[in-house]
Amino acid sequence: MTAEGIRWGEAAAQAWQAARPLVALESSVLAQGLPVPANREADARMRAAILAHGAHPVITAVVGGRLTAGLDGADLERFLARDGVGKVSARDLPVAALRRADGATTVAATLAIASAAGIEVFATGGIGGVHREPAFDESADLAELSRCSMVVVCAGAKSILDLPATLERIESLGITLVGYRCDEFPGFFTASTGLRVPARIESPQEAAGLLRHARAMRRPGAILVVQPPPSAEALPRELVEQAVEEALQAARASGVRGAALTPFLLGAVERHTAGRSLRTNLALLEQNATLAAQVAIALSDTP
Ligand code: PSU
Ligand code: MN
Repeated sequence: MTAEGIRWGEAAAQAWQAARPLVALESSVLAQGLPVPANREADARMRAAILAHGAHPVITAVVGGRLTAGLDGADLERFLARDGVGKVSARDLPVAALRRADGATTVAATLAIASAAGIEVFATGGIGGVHREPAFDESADLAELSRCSMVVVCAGAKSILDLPATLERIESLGITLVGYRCDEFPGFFTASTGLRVPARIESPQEAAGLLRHARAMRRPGAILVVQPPPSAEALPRELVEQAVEEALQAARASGVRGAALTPFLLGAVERHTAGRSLRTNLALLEQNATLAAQVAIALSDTP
């Protein structure tokens, strides 16, 4: 099946035909963001959480140059083994198509594919944002959030970023930001950042209502729903701040820039927290998948 040039995976196509609520997932977190074998655990836990709540998971990717909704089977295995799979942001999609390449989609590229496929909800760990350094390194995730009409569930943006600047850009770009049962913008590994969100919601139904209102107003962008990591797995702020400082120093020393920077910083933080950040990461991915499934169900109840 094709819609807007999208190739649907078999299970995803069946779920779509059966009008099951769908939740989009990114593939860059599997192929670049998390190490092997934690990436396989993340995939299993997110899928299971979404299915258990009555929705259907749809991983987006570029497979042999084709925009894909529903990465599965041998293709998914190649991505989990990260066999010749590059990191693909929104701008890279035409190049990956031309080269018939495999590409793991970032939040930005996932938004582009999922919104073209007509999927309304997307769960991820943390979005990209404004980097502390070098100047002008701002993730394409933000620009894409400003143009794709979807509910995006995440645990804020990672503390490797400049969070106050990221919040300012979210405002400038007109992205609707709400805390799910929280008043602070979470720092991905940490529940608290001291930064307030402009509004708070209490239920998946309210998240669904926001998307419906935004669409009725012809607002182009996303509804960004943030929630802190599960409290049992959240890390102390000082520990994360120290780890980020050391990670940034290492990035400076080895001159890492561009698309390689985010995966590099994530890996460095994981080493400096002796793997604790990895457990946090897996737990919040699962929690976000669960909430996204509930939002997808709520949306299917309110046409
Ligand atoms: N957050 C995570 N793990 C990740 C990423 C974010 O917890 O792997 C990835 C996402 O795919 C996000 C990307 O879209 O990093 C941002 O990269 P950049 O800063 O190069 O835009
Ligand atoms: Mn960048």
